[in-house]
Amino acid sequence: MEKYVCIDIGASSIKVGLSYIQNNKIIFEKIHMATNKIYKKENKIVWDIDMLFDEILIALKKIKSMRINKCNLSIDTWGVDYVLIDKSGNIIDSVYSYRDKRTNNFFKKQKTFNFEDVYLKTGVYPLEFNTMFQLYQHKIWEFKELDKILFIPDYFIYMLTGKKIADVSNLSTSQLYDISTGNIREDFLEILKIKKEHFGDIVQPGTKIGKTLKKLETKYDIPECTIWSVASHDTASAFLAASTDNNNDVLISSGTWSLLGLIVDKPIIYRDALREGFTNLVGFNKSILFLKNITGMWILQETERNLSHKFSIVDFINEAIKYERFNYLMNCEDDRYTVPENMIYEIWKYFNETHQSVPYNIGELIRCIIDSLALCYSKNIFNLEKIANKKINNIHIFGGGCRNKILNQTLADICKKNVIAGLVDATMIGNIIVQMLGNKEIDNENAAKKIIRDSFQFEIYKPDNINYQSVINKFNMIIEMGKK
Ligand code: LRH
Repeated sequence: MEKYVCIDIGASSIKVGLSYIQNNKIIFEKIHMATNKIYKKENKIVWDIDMLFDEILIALKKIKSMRINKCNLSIDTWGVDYVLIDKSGNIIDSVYSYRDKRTNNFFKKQKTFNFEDVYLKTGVYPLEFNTMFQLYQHKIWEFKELDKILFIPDYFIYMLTGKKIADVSNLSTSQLYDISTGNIREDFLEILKIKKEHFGDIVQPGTKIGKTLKKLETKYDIPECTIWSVASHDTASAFLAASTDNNNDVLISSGTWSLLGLIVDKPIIYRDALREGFTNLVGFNKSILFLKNITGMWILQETERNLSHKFSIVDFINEAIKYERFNYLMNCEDDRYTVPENMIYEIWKYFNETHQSVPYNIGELIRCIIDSLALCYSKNIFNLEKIANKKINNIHIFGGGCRNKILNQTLADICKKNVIAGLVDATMIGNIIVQMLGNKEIDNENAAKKIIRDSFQFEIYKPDNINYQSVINKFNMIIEMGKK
């Protein structure tokens, strides 16, 4: 029986899962977990890339100790960030996090790139922290010893196999990739004074990359792994694992970020989509993910951190449920919540500035965050229907945030649509599915969706009969007030 290992690294955790198919079902267990976090180094916000690779080795050792000598393996992470290496594979500078301040107000700071122009040339929404803008602020042209710019999962694949690749799903988050032509834009490379060869060989998800280096196998006593490229941008993996094959269902990958959108055949590129913050990214099998990045569980995670982790998300929800809905509303998409010194103070400041009474106690605060997130999703679903010219059927929520029962119910009630929640580990399942498709253990995407539906449990939240238009109006008014 073939074993599949997926390594999913997010902004707050590293998770390793082991999987196989038995009686037409996916059997999946998590075998290793560790914490990931950004940290400050000489005023830069960076990732501890060596610690992450050590955790990968620890997990592989565990697998070997389970008497698994051979397995398939792949890695996915968040998008946009990168590692700079020289010809010998040494890292030549800090691995910055997209949360580093160097790209804040990027379009105000420089005149080389024009916001609308880069969007129209790529189809990708110009988030300030997209790779191209990070590379510009990094003054990439000054690194004479630069050999390759590898996206984070591709760096780990390089460490394991010695092969330098660029998975297309992650590359599409870079802003250098033109979604309409499927090429890296030469004009942007010229501005950065780098060449196409500075990236790895572009590969499609589902490509066999090679075997783990023998020297690693012996030094660390790890299994012989066949490494696959998957949709290594975590969002692309998660979207692939969504249990629906109805293209009129909206998908929400709910983690630190909430990625809300649809799978479409062709990119949707026009100014209305740009104004509403929608992007086009590459998914599995050249599909297009038409979606928007929304600040998601990050607000709750930071609130938890500010309270020194004395409360878990479950405690938060138990507190919030005691309070009435929609008393306190805020714009979760306000830039102030991207990297605040202290999330709770920032929220209180927002309420003061928008002349509203302040949610002081924990229950009120959490109720406020959850209600505001639900309203924010619903506003974006409404915009999505207009922009993509589709009537949305159901809402599918997956990823860690899908456990938030009051968020799911509130969303169903506001949108008057069924919310189907499940697959906490959607990203890992998406990672595994692509390995299985590549390995021909699953025939095609439809068969993959069926096996996902048969293997995991989903909960359906049905909408109530109350009309929330006045709440929606109040929310829209508060958003306008926050802009002033
Ligand atoms: C979500 C995500 C998102 C990117 C962000 C940096 O984890 O990959 O799609 O924009 O991280």
